[in-house]
Amino acid sequence: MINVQSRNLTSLNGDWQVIIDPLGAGDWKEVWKEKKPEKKTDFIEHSFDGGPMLKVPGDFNSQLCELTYFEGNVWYKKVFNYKSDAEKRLFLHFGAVNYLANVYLNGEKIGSHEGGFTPFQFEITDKVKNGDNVLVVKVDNRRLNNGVPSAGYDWFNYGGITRDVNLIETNNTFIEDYSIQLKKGNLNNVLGWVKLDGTKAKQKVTIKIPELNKVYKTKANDDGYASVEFASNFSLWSPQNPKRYKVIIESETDVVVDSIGFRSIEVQGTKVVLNKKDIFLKAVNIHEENPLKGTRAHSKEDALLLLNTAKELGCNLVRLAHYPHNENIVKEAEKMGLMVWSELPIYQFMQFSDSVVPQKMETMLKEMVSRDKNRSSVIVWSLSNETYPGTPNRNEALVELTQKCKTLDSTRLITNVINSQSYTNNSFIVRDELYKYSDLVALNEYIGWYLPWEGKPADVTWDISFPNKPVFISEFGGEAVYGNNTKPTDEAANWTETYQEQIYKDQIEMFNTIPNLSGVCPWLLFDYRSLGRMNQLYQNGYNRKGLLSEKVEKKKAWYIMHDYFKTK
Ligand code: GCB
Repeated sequence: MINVQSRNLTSLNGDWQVIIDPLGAGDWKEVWKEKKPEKKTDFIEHSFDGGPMLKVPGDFNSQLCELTYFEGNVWYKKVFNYKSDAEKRLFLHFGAVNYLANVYLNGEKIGSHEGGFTPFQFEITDKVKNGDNVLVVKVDNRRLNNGVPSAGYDWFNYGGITRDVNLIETNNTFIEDYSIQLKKGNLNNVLGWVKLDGTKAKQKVTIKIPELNKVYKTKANDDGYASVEFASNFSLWSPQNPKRYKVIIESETDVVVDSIGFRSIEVQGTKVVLNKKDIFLKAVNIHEENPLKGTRAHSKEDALLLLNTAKELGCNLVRLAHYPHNENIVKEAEKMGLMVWSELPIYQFMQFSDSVVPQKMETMLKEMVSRDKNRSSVIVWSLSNETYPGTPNRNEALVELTQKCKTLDSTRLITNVINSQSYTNNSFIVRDELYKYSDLVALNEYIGWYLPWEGKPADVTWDISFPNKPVFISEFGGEAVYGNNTKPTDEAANWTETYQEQIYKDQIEMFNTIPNLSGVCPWLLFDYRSLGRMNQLYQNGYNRKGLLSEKVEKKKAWYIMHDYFKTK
């Protein structure tokens, strides 16, 4: 179900007991059964008794120093008390667990979930007991070759129950899901649906927007599905006017309240158009990390630190790289008028031809779209980042995924981020079959950092095989250690602020050469922890391409970008 915060919930956040299980022995020791010794020769080796506690939500790596680089199994346990009510249904909802979760209740497995960044739930109406209930979750954050993402990626592998856990009580028939957004390209007409779940599927459904005196009545069919179509005179959501309306979705047996903004987002020819007006996307990349704490971000406070800094830079869009971030950041962005680019972790080394991968991608897509489809802030579904054109089955898999995304949500832009272009003799040649299926030509390029300039930035030429689409530079930049102002040598950039600053100056000069440029997005806001950045003089486990350090210190390049956005 969606919009968990508006439901009748009991939080299971807080301290959970854990067993760290590097060997994975808990499976055959059947940890979830919590066996007790019965005779003198029974020695129980895997028990929660006497073990440490971990906070939920939160990554486990940052909570115990022995878990800093841990990739393996951690068993979590929580006891909750429940008073059964025959009239009600009960669901156990997880905001996200990275990466695999096996869930057990009162000694029995109730389900599992794969994927570290999207929500999932289990109905436990028939499994919950009156009184104390024992919930055990096995979390496994080992990287998988056929996982989504695959085993190699440039961010930190924070494991654990990283987002909220809630018990949600509903009536027998409840509002499971709904989509209430403006029809594509329309500024007044809402087109959507409401879906009920339960035995009394056929019910009256009402949508109310008190501020607009709107009361719209519809009826659910035998499958609990009600279509929604009405018009109103909305004050449209935009970065300048982040207006959200209280929307009440009511059936005979349930009521859910949401805050929804109404806006239209389209591509018209070579332009990105918000509410029928051209808009230049002033963006910045953000990882889901609290830089000051060196933890996976999840709270509203974490979100505000990241988003206020993006605002201060002059952004109107945040690219939440490279996986769906928590709901708090999407909602806070919506409140403060920041558009959101939401992305699937289909990244670099994906094994598209492994038979299990397409299904995993599709499930993750559905979970991402389902959670945020009513958020006006979300304007782009980005399905992949830097996959390689030569990878077997890559095009087929991503074209199919793009089509599936369109059937799930036709109102937003859909894109794939690509870096397959060539750059020689100061010329870019941009060709990738996938652009055909994307609303934007979104590309990452690191001229000045991974590749040297081959001429003057102002003289760069472009040959783009899809000349009628908007172009978006989704990544560019370079690394610098804050405060390092030594002179770069001829041979090396030496991670200096001045070198990074020069990259930004050159890139901005080059932006003038790009046809149909509709936005730019530096890589990235803050220095962040990454498994692959182990240069021990400059990086120490951090990717240093931030415009700010992890201590929130502004580097010289910050000011260049800030000034550029002012002119846009
Ligand atoms: C990229 C990737 C991003 C990396 C970045 C880098 O192209 O999309 O995930 O972290 O480059 O710093 O190399």
